[in-house]
Amino acid sequence: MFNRFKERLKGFKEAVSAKIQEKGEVQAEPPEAVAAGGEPERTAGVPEAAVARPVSQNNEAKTKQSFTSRAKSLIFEQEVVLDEKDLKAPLWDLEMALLESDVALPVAETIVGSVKDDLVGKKKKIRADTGEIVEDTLRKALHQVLSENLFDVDLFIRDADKPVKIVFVGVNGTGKTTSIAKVARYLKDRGYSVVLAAGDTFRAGAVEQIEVHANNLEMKLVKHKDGKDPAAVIFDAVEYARAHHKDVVLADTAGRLHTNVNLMDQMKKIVRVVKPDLLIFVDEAIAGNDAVERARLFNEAVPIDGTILTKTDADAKGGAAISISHVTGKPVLFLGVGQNYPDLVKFEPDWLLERLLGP
Ligand SMILES: Nc1nc2c(ncn2[C@@H]2O[C@H](COP(=O)(O)OP(=O)(O)OP(=O)(O)O)[C@@H](O)[C@H]2O)c(=O)[nH]1
Ligand SMILES: [Mg+2]
Repeated sequence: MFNRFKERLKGFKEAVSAKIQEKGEVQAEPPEAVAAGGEPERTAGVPEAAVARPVSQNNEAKTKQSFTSRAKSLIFEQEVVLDEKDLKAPLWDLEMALLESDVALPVAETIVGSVKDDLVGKKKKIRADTGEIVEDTLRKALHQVLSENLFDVDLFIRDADKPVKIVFVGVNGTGKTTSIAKVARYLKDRGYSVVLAAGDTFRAGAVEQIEVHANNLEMKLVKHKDGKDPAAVIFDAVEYARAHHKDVVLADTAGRLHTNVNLMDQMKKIVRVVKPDLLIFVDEAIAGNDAVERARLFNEAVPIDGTILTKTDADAKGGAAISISHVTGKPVLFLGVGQNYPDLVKFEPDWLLERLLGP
């Protein structure tokens, strides 16, 4: 997961680490002139306790050596201040790395901006691993972006009037129907009763596909025989749920491109008729920038309440998962991480961060 992303960030991490080391070594440079037999001169920035004292006046070489090794270890306790000049090239590399990972431009700029703010002019303590400093900084910057628009879907479902109406939309083949089945299972596991609506009346085989899921998950599917109006199917499913005191209606819809005016109008009609509590846009993480752009366009047309990003298990770049919420201003609710029912993860910034920056 996200292997290319990690690979691309390596260069930035190494460049900043090297810069910190380099600055640390300059500041902690051991004085060549250890006054023979006397007190060694103190170097600026090196605390007194760390200054070597000659053990014996006759053992100058040994003394010098022990000083050098102590000075070296000192680098790890020192503070280093990086200036803008030090970071110009690494920050440019970082921006390129983010853009090549399909992070949207405004998001890449936000991340680079906060990394810069965190590193420039601040005292950084050099610990055993300078890589940690860079990692912490990146983690903070990404966490900030991923934490925008957070939304707790569990609380929302718990507190909403029942039945909660959730409609899934998006372009063809991105994983809408599979995600509905996964969410259905997720809700069922949490004690909710679920009704499915076969609202994809457009693609041949779509009703049969969701029917298989309904059977597997042992839940009611509302469908129309030869019906061509998805709004009517979903409306009926809501009526069924109301009459049978079911908690949640999950409605499938046909895949549609934002350029298809008829199908976009059909989607607007569904929204008008059904008035969903949540209109969820589903797209695949592997589509990168395209997924983010489509989310933006769907959001302009309807608007959406949040997204589910599927196929993150197959995504090497991570850009869509990082950018989609910032660009749409709407939360990511779940990530799809495989083809089976349990392969659904509720969106948590820390979970994603672990995978973006972890080993
Ligand atoms: N690896 C992986 N595959 C997924 C994931 N979610 C869905 N898929 C696969 O993506 C393919 C398309 O899934 P569907 O659920 O049929 O997609 P859809 O958006 O409903 O497609 P249309 O109804 O044709 O628009 C299927 O093979 C799914 O198994 C995921 O999170 N990871
Ligand atoms: Mg489908």
